[in-house]
Amino acid sequence: MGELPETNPEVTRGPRASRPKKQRSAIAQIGAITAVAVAVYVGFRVMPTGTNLSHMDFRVEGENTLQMCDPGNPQFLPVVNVRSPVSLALSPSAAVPRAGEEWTTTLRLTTYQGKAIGPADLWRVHTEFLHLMIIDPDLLDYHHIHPQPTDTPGEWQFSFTPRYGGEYRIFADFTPAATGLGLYASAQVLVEGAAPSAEEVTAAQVPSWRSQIAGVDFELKPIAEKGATKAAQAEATSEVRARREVTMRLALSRADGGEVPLLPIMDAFAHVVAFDIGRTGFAHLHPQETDLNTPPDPQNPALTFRVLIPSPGRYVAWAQVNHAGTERFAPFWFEVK
Ligand SMILES: [Cu+2]
Repeated sequence: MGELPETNPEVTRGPRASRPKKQRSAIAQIGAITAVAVAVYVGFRVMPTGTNLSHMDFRVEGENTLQMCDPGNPQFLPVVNVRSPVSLALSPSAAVPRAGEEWTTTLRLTTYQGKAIGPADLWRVHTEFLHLMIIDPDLLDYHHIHPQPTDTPGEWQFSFTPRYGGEYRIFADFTPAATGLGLYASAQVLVEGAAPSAEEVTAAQVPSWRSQIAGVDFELKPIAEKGATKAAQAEATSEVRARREVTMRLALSRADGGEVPLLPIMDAFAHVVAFDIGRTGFAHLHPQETDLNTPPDPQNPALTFRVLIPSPGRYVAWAQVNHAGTERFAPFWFEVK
């Protein structure tokens, strides 16, 4: 065991002699690590997100604009009646969509100055860069789609299968990295094919806090705040009022008493998207139960949402869940007083 001191000069010189040299090399190492860290930091500062767009690209002049979404105060967004600082255009060369057939197309997302908006310009929100909420004229056929970027900057591809003929409206929901604020745009596409019958529309649009999908009972209804008086409770649970924040509870159950295990979908245990009957906009809500490590009780899964709807009228809220690996959509029609 005598070879170690001979082959290791540091050890033969003894700890006292080697300390200054070790300290010097440690300082040099710290210096090198710091230099690399600074270079990486500066590098990321120069290129903060990879986006070439600035917040000025998402500014729009005038009063009637829509830019900000405050997640703490979820509101209905009147997308169609306001000017968006971005343009959403469907590819004019795509085949005409037909009811019952899968339609694949591209859309072009640009700033109002025509600059392409690609994945590098957007934040991933709820696991995706770009969310499309697609709805038919009678609000019976809702789709939540995530277009994927193509090799052409600003061009995104997506597919969906419309159920009916008619003018479908496409709402886009995304967050530019330059502003970090949710932004919205909309487009329309005419689908060839038969519209639902008048009877079908009337039957579907009847207000109800219940919906049964694939043997699972879905219930979405307003609930009273904790500690509310009896009168306030009765009022809160009987109707949704415009310009007043309401708490809605989504509960799932099975008639046979079986479990309804919910899995996360897009970083939430449920998504609720509400549209007004005129399709002027939407509200995209997420549960207040945000901890993905704590799934709802499978025996009695329930989630709460808060929403403030500015105008009275008829609305439909589509709840989207991942029931044991299968995506389910449940509609609820309701009247806002
Ligand atoms: Cu969502």
